[in-house]
Amino acid sequence: MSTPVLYVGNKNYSSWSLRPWLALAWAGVDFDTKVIPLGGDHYGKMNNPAILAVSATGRVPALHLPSGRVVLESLAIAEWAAESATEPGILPKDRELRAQCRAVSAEMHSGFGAVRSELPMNIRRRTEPRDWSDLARHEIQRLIDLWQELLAEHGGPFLFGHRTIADAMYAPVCTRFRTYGVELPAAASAYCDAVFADADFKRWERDALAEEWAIESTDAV
Ligand SMILES: N[C@@H](CCC(=O)N[C@@H](CS)C(=O)NCC(=O)O)C(=O)O
Repeated sequence: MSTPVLYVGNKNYSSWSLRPWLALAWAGVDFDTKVIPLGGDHYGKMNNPAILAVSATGRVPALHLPSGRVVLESLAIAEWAAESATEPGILPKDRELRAQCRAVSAEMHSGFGAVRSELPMNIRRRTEPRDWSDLARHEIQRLIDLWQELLAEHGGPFLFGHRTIADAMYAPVCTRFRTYGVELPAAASAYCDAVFADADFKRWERDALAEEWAIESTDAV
């Protein structure tokens, strides 16, 4: 193998897969993508043999490097992409902004559990707005505040002006807000529109819309 291979889940549903895929694409890394359909009896149990064959945790994404090393965890893969990036890069050049970008990326990686469970990524789906739990509402507000602060500070259209790993981490949240009809203030809405207009995002979305696999438990949320 001379090109890194990113193993991902269904593009319609796998938010953790979309994140490093965008980071690699934005970084200008040459890589191949292999989709492993999630769902069925193994779903959520981390015992899918097709995933275990490429990922010791039973989870995707998994990046297989030409050396034979395997990098797991979406954020670590996004960091690897940032270190491999061609100009202009996907981390801010300024040291403090880089730290800020890593902090908000880590916040997404470790947090927003209620949004992740109550509003699972489902790119092709559209629902009417509904009532969320208090915790989900609190997290939605934190997401909006965080985005709006960064957009005001850096001038948009992306969180740090240009595309960074933070946008890769938050892109699935934009799709969730669109799927579940979450009303957004103008700046947050414009941010999501910038993500949706991105050529690489559109490539992923096109594949997601063309997929025929369904995960009924997610479709019913
Ligand atoms: N912390 C991991 C989370 C990865 C994860 O939970 N992936 C889900 C798909 S989005 C998975 O592989 N699930 C396996 C399954 O349901 O069988 C990361 O950031 O990469």
